[in-house]
Amino acid sequence: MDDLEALKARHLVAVADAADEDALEAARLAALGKKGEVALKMRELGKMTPEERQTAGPALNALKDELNAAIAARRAALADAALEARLRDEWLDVTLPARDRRAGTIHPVSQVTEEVTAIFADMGFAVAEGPQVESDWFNFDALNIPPEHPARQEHDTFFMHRADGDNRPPHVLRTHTSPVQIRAMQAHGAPLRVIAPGRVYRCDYDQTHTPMFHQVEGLAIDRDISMAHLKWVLEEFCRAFFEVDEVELRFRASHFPFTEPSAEVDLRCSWADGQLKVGEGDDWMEILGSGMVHPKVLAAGGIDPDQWQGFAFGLGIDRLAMLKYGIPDLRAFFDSDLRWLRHYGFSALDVPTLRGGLGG
Ligand code: 2U9
Repeated sequence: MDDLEALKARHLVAVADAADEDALEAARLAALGKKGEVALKMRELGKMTPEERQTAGPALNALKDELNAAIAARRAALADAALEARLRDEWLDVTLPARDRRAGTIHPVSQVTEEVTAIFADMGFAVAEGPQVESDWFNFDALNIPPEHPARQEHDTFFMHRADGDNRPPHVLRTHTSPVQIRAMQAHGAPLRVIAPGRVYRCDYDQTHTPMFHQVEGLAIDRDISMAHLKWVLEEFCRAFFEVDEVELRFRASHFPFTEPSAEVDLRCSWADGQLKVGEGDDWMEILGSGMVHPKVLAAGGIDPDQWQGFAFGLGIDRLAMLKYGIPDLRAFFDSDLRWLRHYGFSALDVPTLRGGLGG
């Protein structure tokens, strides 16, 4: 029995000294595991006389109970200590002042959209918006692009899925903002002066194309509006946007299904030392497309082409941003790289106005 007392004392000390869960488990196995000292003692019971067994059996059971209780108590104490340590280490002083945060910046696309909007608003154009998921009628048919028209293929359209068994033509992600102007014509009739800035989508991706990009289109409808008005509006726009006193535009005959006649518009510029200078030099840079609204398009918008006529134009915002702010790579626009945004972004406090200066 004396050696049982000694064995117990030894194991109780090992349990009490266990500094963590692993040490405690090792102490448990040494005492109560299959090959532990208590198990070995249990095996000795078989060799004892029945009388000896009568005292040794209960004594061993009591020892097991005592050791189990000591192990459970130690385990609870270790868990308490671990929790205490976490509470000590992970505390948070919620009364501390907030960390200095860097102000965010306005994305060049947002900045240029605001600049373009401010310029056209000053000329009396209202801003119109519309859905980015469109019916093919608003995106194509209403713009004089019937189902078999080659321009449908050129638009690299993203089609939306219809439910199984629904055989109607699929909706599309709008490939231009023109459907916004069809909706504006239907909603407000003539006379009308609107611009439609926004996202458009085409399934195209390379150095100069991204599957989502930004356009601004403009539309002016009145009784005797002409290409001369279009030219003045575009010259005014270029003067204000590029912040130069003199600009020269060149109209090149072109073809779009929604305008007749149609023209691509080039801006006189120079690229000396890789630096763009507008209004001087011997280079011409294409900046937009335009024309007189096709009578069928007016009719689709619910406007009588015998009474009214109008001009329309469209330009790419992303490209304008690259040109004005010297941004070399289109794809970086959509990388969400904070360093890029800090470099090319604009202060939220520098709101573009014609009086306050457009660029930040
Ligand atoms: C209506 C009627 C006519 C909008 C127009 C263009 C010419 C054009 C391109 C410029 C760069 C698209 O982003 S881009 O690739 N756009 O060349 N857009 S006329 O004509 C309209 C629009 C709406 C109701």
